[in-house]
Amino acid sequence: SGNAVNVTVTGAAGQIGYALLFRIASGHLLGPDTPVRLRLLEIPPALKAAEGTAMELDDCAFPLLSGIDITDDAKKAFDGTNVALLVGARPRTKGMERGDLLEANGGIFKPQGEAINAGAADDVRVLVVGNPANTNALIAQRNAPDVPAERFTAMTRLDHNRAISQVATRLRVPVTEIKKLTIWGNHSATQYPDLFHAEVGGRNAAEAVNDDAWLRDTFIPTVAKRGAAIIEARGASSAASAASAALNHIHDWVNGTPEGDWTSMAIPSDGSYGVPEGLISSFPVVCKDGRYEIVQGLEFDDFSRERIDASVTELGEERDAVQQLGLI
Ligand code: NAX
Repeated sequence: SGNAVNVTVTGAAGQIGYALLFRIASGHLLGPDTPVRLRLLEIPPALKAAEGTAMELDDCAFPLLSGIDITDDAKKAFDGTNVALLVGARPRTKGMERGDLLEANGGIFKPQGEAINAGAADDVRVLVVGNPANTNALIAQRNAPDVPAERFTAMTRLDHNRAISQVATRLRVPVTEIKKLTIWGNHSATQYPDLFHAEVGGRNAAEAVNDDAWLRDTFIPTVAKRGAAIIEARGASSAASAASAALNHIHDWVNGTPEGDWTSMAIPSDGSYGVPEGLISSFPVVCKDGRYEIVQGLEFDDFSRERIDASVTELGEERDAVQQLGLI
């Protein structure tokens, strides 16, 4: 139909894609009143698998799904797109150095940024899921100079949701009691899940936990290393939880965060909290009227400050590396 929102998913034939597409088509991305048209981008060897997924999507007869296009051409996939979920990326393989990883992903995210710049809709919103997500988002953003920079974001919502789940379990309260949690920095092992500004049933979460050793030696590493723990247990990396977090990220960006709460998104820094301007770093954000704003005025002790700085330093190093490679 004419008023459907165009949603592009890259890496559509991958495992996150498989968990994501059915929920987008059933209304979990933009709500139960918004028809969607799916654009699936894949590399040639995976096109047939993407077609198989599209057959299954057809077989669901989703009332909100107004069409599916499948292509290996980024220009076509992003033409007129309103929401772009960049999931497909080059994974790190054995013996690969960080520079090689960044270069291989530059080969994906530079042309995708250019294609978004050339053809996306004026209101385009981009979420990068594929790792290294923050720096892949930076590459795409810097190659799309005509799109407002703030439309390029990367996903730390899975880390955010993991942290909420860990605290709720520890305190034996429902997840709905946990508010104002923040993931700071990079979606990597250096990320900092912040309980000092979070609330549990209106009370400060760090005080409610009241166990510095747990916070430092269990909570933070459990959240940061949860991806590896899932691989160890499941024999495959997080997929349905990652897809769910991607839906949460876009849903809140478009429809707003609940009153009295905030969420975590990796976004181009405006210099807040000493994060160098332009780095795509995770912050606490409130979303309203389709826009996000960084929550201001939070104060840190040395423990939090050092952790945020360490993760931001890593992001700066990744940016310098992709700059040297000529990707930005
Ligand atoms: P899969 O390997 O199952 O799927 C990736 C898909 O991307 C493949 O079908 C591949 O053909 C496709 N692809 C590769 N290059 C492409 C290109 N240039 N254009 C379009 N498609 C392309 O990986 P999956 O488990 O789905 O994970 C996807 C990405 O998400 C990975 O980079 C992964 O590291 C990342 N993750 C990010 C998370 C986050 O919180 N930000 C958490 C989950 C996940 O680990």
